[in-house]
Amino acid sequence: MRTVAEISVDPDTTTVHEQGWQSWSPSTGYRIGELPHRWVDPTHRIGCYRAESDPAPDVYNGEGLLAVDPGDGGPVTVIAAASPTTSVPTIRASYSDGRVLVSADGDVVVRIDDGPGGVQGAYARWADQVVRDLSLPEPAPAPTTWCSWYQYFTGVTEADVDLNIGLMDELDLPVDVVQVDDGYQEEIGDWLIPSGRFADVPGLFKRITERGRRAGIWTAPFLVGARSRTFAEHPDWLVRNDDGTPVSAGHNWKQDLFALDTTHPEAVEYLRRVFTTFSSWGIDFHKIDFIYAAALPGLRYEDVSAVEAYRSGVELIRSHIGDSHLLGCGAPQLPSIGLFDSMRVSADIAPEFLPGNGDLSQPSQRGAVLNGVSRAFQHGRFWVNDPDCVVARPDVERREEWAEHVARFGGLRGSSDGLDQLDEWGLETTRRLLSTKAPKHFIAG
Ligand code: 9PG
Repeated sequence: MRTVAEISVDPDTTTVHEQGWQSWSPSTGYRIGELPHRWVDPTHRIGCYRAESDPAPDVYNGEGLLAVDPGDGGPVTVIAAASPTTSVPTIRASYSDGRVLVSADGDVVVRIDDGPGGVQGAYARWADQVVRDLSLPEPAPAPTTWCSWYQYFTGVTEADVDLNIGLMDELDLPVDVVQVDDGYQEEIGDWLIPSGRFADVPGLFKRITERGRRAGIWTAPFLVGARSRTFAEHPDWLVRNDDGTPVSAGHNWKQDLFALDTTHPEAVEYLRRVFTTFSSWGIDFHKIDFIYAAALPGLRYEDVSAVEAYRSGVELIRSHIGDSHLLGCGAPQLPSIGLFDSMRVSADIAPEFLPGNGDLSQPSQRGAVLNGVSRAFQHGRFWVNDPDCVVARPDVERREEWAEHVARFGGLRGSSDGLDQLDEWGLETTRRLLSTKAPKHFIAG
């Protein structure tokens, strides 16, 4: 770590603003002395924060992006990765004796921004510069979706999806894409083997397209679960530690998770087979999830950096899906610039307002809103922001507030209730949120 900025501040008015590593990593501003949001259960450090970054609890930590706002009308200092799509330095800040000291473990740019709009305005102007440097095209508006996850979770059945396809016709809801989430597949890593709850996966997607809607699918293409056939048959496809054991990609679905080596020729061929098969089923919307796994540090077949391995994995998928819509989730944010149509910018929404264990990377309305607000500047620049789905059924705590958040910060608009669960308010709210278009930007540059 080397010192990159020393900013004289009044500790009573100053805010340090952190941007976390991936979609689910809490990202927000803190008053000096306020402790930042961190993992409660260490198993979430790998899956929801940057695995290799382990800041002390009282040190502010941004992954490639951090800002200091003096809070007295003076300029905001933005400290950002010099080349965010190549390498993402860890940036740390702490207060001592009238100064905020900022250090980084790689190349950063320090921008003193005295434009309008506070931290979001300053971030937006930095993002505009990145867009110009990389000559990124303007993101296209996203289609509207219905997603199976937030009603049915991993228990989803083919009949559940059919029921909702029928209801969206009957209710005349403006859903462009029916996106089947986690649960159609037998195991994490075995994307072409259906779970027992689905008799005919390609047949289901055919029914979706025949009814005039687009077909969407969820995968976690860079994860391999310990129970999967891929793990049993192809242990050599995994990212490794120096001692040859596979690198941990976290723990979920009651199993250990590992990372697919996106530079291994056979793994590359497997991903090609999976995504060309999906295309042959008529799928043209892909939610690729838990993709932090491809950016974990470790040994790979090719000697490339973790960020290069990540980008080559996403580019590979992109090359097999043509101009299908690509939505990232559980995705390192800065390494994803220029690769996605839309991006989940937050932790998951949940029927609960607060997360069970207090960790704001875990599903909850509070965590989802936290990042949706603090990453508003990205929308319309790097991609379309996905604030997570509309859930509007009566058992969702404080559902009016969630609908307001999606109305204000939702670029991608998706519904994820069982449509038979909606009361009048829920149905009207869903219809309204799916019918109104997001503005080009949420934050002016
Ligand atoms: C499917 C879901 C949905 C959801 C995604 C993602 O263990 N965890 O910390 C954890 C975080 C997020 C998560 C699941 C587990 O949700 O964001 O929309 O697709 O996967 O499994």
